Amino acid sequence: MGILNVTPDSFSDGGRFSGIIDAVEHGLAMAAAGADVVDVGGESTRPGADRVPADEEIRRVLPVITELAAAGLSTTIDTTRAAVASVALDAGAAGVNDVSGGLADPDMAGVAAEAGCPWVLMHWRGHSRNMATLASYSDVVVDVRDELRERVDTALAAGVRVDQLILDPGLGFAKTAEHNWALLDRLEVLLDLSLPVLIGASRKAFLGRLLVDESGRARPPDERDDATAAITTMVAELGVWGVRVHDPGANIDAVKVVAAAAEARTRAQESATDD
Ligand code: PMM
Repeated sequence: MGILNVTPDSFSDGGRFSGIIDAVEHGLAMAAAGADVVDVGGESTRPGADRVPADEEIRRVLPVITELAAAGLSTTIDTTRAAVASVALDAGAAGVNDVSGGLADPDMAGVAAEAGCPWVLMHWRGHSRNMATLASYSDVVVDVRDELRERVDTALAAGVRVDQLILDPGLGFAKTAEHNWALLDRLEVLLDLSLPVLIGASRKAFLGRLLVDESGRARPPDERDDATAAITTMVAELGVWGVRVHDPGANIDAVKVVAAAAEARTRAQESATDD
């Protein structure tokens, strides 16, 4: 899943129109590099970020989704708002990526149920402005699993089919670096829920802090792609469904390496049974 953030700071500041063209070009480039789906978002979810009004969110994402859908790309709408998801689905989005797992907007489940489309339920405890204050767990892995299971139950009760659902532990959302590493280390606890799992580690702050230089300065976001690909290798090996990344290329290579190794393992097992 390639990340396409259509926020004013993400693309050309040469005006609204060139911003849209740049965003569409970037989406097409990620698809050409091998991304299966392009995730289009119009509201920043970075820690501390303020909310943007729904009509502004729609204004940002709608032309981009419309263009990408017309070009035959599969897109998801990254939003916590049912109204934004609904408009995006009508414009050709193939699914919804909801970082609040349906918690932020009680109408989201109804929109997903009616559309019958894939719906990513991410683990979330509150909007970006105050999420850092909510990073308190008794056992982060078990708590995230249990809270996601509640989101699944709520979705199913609202008429969403189980085969629409994809789970995401929400790395960095009300989570410290230690929480993120614990979730990655014990991912099997989440995989035990028997639903597809998506991982979003790409360029996140915990990687910047891991890769500090000698003066203690965190590695800048656009120099965290090698570490991101390393995480992709790790989680692909564990059998996740997908990764949400800024730069698909190296991550696709990582997935191919893991798939080739898995095939070799299967062949070796088959020939051992033949003998
Ligand atoms: N992270 C961000 C935004 N949307 N969606 C899902 N499903 N999982 C994530 O981890 C996730 C997300 C924030 O990262 P960005 O600012 O780099 O887009």
